Amino acid sequence: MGQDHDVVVVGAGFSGLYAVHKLRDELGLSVQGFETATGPGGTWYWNRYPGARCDFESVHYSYSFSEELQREWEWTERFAAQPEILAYLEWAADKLDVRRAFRFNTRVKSMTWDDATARWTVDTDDGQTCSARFVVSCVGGLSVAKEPEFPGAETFEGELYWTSNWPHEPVDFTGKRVAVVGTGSTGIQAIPEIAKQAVHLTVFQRTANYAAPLRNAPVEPDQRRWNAEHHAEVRARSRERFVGAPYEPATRSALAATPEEHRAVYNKYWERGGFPLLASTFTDLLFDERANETIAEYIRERIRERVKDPATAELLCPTDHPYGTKRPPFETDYYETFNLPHVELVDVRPAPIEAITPTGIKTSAASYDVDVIVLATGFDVFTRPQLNLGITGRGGITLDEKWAEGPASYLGLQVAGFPNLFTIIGPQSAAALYNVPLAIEDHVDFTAAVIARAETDGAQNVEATPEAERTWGRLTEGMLDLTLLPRAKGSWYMGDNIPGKPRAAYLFPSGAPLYRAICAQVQERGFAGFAFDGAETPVPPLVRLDPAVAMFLAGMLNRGIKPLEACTLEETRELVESFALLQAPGPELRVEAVDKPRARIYVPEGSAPLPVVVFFHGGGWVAGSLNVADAPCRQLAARLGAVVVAAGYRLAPDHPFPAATDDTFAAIEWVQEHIGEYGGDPRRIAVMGESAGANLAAVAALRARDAGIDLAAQVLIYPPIDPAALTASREEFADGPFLSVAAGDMMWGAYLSGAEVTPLAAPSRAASLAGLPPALVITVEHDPTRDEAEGYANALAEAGVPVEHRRLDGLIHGVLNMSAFVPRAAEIHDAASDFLIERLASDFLIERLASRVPSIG
Ligand code: N01
Repeated sequence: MGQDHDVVVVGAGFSGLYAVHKLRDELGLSVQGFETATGPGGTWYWNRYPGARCDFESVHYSYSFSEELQREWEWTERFAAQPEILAYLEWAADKLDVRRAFRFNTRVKSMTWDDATARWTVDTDDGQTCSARFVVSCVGGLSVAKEPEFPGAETFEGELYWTSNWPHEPVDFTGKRVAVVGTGSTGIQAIPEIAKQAVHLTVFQRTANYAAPLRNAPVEPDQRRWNAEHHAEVRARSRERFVGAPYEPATRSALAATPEEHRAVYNKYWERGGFPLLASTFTDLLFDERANETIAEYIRERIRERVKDPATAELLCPTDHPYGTKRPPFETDYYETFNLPHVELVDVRPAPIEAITPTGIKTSAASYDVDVIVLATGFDVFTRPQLNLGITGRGGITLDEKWAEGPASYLGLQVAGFPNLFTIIGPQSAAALYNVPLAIEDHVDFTAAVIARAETDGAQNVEATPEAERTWGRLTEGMLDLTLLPRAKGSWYMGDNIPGKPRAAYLFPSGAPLYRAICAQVQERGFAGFAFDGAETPVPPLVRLDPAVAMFLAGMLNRGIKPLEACTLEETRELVESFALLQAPGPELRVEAVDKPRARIYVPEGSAPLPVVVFFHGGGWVAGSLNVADAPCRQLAARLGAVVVAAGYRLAPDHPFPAATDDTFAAIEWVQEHIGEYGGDPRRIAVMGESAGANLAAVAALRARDAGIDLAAQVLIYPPIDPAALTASREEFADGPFLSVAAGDMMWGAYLSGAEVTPLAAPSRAASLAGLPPALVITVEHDPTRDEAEGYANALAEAGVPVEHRRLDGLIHGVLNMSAFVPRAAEIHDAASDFLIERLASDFLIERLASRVPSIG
């Protein structure tokens, strides 16, 4: 056995260089790095093909952790070319003095975990072996080329190049007949450059791609000065945005815009160049096929404008997958290249490439004689780079065995059964949709924090728990399934660009902000989901979310929507009001508006008298409206066959307590007196409310009891019960998601405006709860008010009130109003309908019962 190290780092690209710096220089650990190449650079060392450049602006596609590095390096181009990026990484390696930590020209052959010593044994291809407590695998996600699929490459008599392992000396194509296979990001960058020299260029395309302009340009002095002055704020903002670059977020749905508006928005970002065409235009491009088609067709139109020959233009127009469901490429003069007389496009979809012959390429339809073949056929992403390290974990299980059906990981960073091993931007991390250098920094920082914690605790090993891994897998797959990404065939996002590779979720699709929020929560909760020497910490709430809720929250974060507690009163009202747009539209039925009390009455088909539900909207007593309650009330009326009265009330702080409870109780009195005029049955009235409206419903039930009004039922959907409640859920969900304790306190504060807390504000404080109508209390798992609501359900039961309680796992406060995004919002309607149908003995129920019970006689 050779040397023992604290940490082995594999790979000397963006991630490996930073990992060595972080672990060696900040944590003071002994670090040995290994790198197959002769120097640093990672992907930028190998991918030297003509035209290779980044497609995030270089000021964003670079390290952010060091002010010095940012200040001292000056990018010459908006999107730097490969030589400049490689020079930058070599320079950074020298500045950080990390080269000496690496053994270059050295490939890791195998890594084996030894449980007895709690160390990894690392074998390298120079015949040496060393050991390390931790391994940080920095091998990158797209670093192993796809295996060649064409037989006969060795017989080719010309020059054959892989873009991902390009010679160090420039390749001269002058006077040569060249074939390029592949039209992904790589091919699209290389083709225009190669066409400048080649005497004839044949491009073999299997799938057309949606390439949009990059708009590279020199960095002007003014811009350089501005960049230098604004590094800190720009970098901070980048991490708050979907793709990890400070592009303005999209705020509108494409479906809500006119064709003219689509064109204007797409024109603007087409001219600007790069990722904003996807990130800044419309919110639903990756979620809705009709929305996506607006941009897909826009790009096809641009292609048809730019390519002169209509048949070639049509071949270059993608039609088999929505835009962005394969990683979007960006181009410079790509389409114009096909107008050149010496450039030919060959469609190999109908006639696949069968072989490389001594003289060129043979498809099932023809042979093409060439002097040079360039293969730009992509990568075996995310899993293969890790698998190639020959990793064997706990109990002799290999990573190949573990991932036989597809990747499994926690946060894309660790794999259960492989202790002390960290996979920087590994499978199921956010990196595929997150500006990679920043994604890398986040991962390395997180890894360093885990290792530091292990050091502090004296823990021998740290490992993701199997439950954390399973939960992460469920969340990742669930979220991915909400997007259009799985619709593309042959996409590396899904792993199915590689024959035989399991089609699975290889990326976490939230964008940077939610992924970062999750990692922050994991860390704040003592590395929740990890086990240190077997001591497990439970999987944190954000990872347990329903995928649709997680996607909804990601959308809010990506759009930079302020958390409730940071909103002014006006902003809170605007935000709550916007929930009217987040709901699946309710069914059409008769709606009557009443002024005093302010109410909407939803009258379904059916013969009078119909049962009645009085519904109070949520909004923390300070916000909300009948508009927000419209869709749920339509649902309710149609499903129950009941007249539903959505009753408004005066809002705090303008009208503090007890205005709202006075109004809601007055509404019940009014309904009892007048509902007969609308076909309702005054003897069968239920109250129902959502959030603060549920608090008002509970209080109205108390007041009705005391006034001798007989209510048939009360349905309380995640009601806040008492401003002074001290509960575990308040602690666990202090920061939300969505409703935080701070926001709840602000709302209680505005409502009470200093008034004493009486049972008319906090119904649990009533002297007795006996004699209240039967109750359904619906709570959601991720909600600070959950436990006080459940406590109220228990107190009602103890007082002899018939109570049903439903807790909906994975959902958040407010979910009733998110029905267009969170399908499980329907579970609230299901629970309420099941409960109310029985309590209100509606005609529906009678009919149902009649159909079940055979008639007598
Ligand atoms: O690889 P790809 P890439 N017969 O998989 C074709 C990043 N990147 O290297 O789609 C015929 O996208 C294949 O056809 P099809 C970026 O994340 C970034 O271009 O499978 N053709 C496709 O056209 C990017 O997404 C930059 O039908 C075959 C091409 O080869 C990722 O790397 C620059 C074939 C492969 O496209 C990968 O891009 C470059 C066959 N048997 C890359 N097999 C920046 O700008 C494969 N193909 C930063």
